Amino acid sequence: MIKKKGLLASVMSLGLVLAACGGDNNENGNNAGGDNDPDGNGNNGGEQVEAQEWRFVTEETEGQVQMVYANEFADLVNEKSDGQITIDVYGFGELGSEVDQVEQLQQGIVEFAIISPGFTGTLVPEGNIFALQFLFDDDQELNQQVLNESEAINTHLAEKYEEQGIMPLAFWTEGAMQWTGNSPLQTPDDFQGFQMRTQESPLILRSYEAYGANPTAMSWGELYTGLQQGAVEGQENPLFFIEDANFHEVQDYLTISNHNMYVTMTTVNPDFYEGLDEATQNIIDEAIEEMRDRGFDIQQEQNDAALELIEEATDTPTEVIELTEEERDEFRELAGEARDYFRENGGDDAEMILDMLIDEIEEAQGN
Ligand code: 6CS
Repeated sequence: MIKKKGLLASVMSLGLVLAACGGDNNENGNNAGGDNDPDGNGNNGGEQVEAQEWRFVTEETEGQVQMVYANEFADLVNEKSDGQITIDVYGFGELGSEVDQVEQLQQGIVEFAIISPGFTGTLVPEGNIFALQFLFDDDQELNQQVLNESEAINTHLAEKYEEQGIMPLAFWTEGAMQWTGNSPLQTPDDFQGFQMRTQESPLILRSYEAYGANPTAMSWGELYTGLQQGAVEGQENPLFFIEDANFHEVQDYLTISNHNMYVTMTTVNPDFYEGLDEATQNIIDEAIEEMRDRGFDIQQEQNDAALELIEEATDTPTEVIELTEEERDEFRELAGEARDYFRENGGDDAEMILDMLIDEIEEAQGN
């Protein structure tokens, strides 16, 4: 069972409500749950867990990849706990901006959050690694395998997040990113002075500066209007998001650039997680593992469908430009500057993490 909340007036009032409800140590919670899985529903094998109610916030809205993921995760946890644990899933905008949500996770106002590293670049400089364009492969399945298995990411980068009160449980792709613009984006020349919207992380901005653009960080909640009114001229996102957020309606061009992959993280508040008993932690861990393949499928399905939907929207036509390998090479070369900058300025362990990740990607590619 998933409970969904309506728009909350403020996070302050949420804090009060949550204090009244209690967290993992719900005094009114009964311990009656946990049978021996007689119905074979994949619960935690008979271990009893306390009745609990948790909160999970995402950066997207109903039907989009992160929300589908979070709702399925909530269902799995509920099932595995024999109905003892319910998770309230909040969509983007219900609790604040993407950056507010990072703070809510750190403060334990929410137990779980999907956080994209694009919003943590100042907090965790090494997390800027995902801003580096043309670093990963074009094959998203291979990339997901690297994200699942990488020591650079799951051990060394994860440690950096934990130091900041954010425990990553899974890193996953939401698909290859593409550019949209109100003018064609095909060569670095096209980016000269171009007003590009990006997420917050400094290296994302720097990467576009290396192309000659004039980037501005902005919440996606303001992006449709920003593009419509000309405050910004273009943006990057996976196809599913461009289509679902209707950015194509206010953009004349879509460039299939595959210049980067959109990486996000399922995260938990570390104090909350470490305070749980083992049976409850196991439920979370199992649900995270089961969601790895599902997360990949959810994004693939939505991304596969999106281009056709954009092309079908003929009342708001969008010209699609597909970059050739030679054209991509021009950008790839310019992207080297951001990579060098990351090595030197991306935090104490930036160079080590980057070199290890490059090795891991090459190994996965069979090079
Ligand atoms: O562009 C953004 O900021 C948003 N894009 C995606 C794919 N998910 C959420 C994020 O905030």
